[in-house]
Amino acid sequence: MRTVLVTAFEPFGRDTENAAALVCAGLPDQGRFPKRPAAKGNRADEETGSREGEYRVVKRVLPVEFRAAVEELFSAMDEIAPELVLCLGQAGGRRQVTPERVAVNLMDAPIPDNGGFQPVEEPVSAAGPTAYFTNVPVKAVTEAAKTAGYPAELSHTAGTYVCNCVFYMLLNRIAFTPANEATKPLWGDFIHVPYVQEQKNVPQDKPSLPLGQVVDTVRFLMEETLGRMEETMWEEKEYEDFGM
Ligand code: PCA
Repeated sequence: MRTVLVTAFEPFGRDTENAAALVCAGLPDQGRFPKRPAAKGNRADEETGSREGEYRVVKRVLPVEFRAAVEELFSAMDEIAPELVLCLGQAGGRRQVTPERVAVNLMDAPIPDNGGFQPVEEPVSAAGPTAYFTNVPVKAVTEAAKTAGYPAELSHTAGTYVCNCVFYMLLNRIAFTPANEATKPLWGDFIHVPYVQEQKNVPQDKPSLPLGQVVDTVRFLMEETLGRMEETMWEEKEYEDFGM
């Protein structure tokens, strides 16, 4: 059983609802993901006779505050010990569901956060690298979603506001989590979602998608990611078996 931590955010700015929170609430609490056939044969199939894995979803809604959001994300990760963390945020104005590839070490807030903090040209982490890439194979996962007909597009910027900060600190934590036998795999990504049609007070001039379509897209992305994580783990196991 894989555990996925899915986070969303409270409303911010002029919005009275956050699309990400609606999408998070719409995701299943548990489900099954298709195991991708591994290059050298899916040994999980031989052992269990199943081509599917099980997962459960734990959901959290974070405050739109630079520091508090990271603190709450980290305490949820400590408590839940997930294998996959997917942080959802609203990007009003985007037309599609956009998995993020890059988090940058920059806080440059166009508006104050919900606590009144408005950093301008400050690093997220003074000692950290300029940027991190997600360790989810996000291009392949997004391509799979597009091929299956979902409205998804890879994004190369999560902005410079609270979402990017949370994404950066998530990847920073993953980078400093040693990959040894005592540690479970830990993958993390951020997915921005557009406004959804069911949301209150969506600005008339902004694009939006039906909530159900966005939920289905995020669900596909999550399950595809879990499938690929399984495949990677079996490949790593092959190396161990050969004493490498
Ligand atoms: N979107 C904002 C912060 C919270 C949210 O849902 C962002 O993109 O930074």
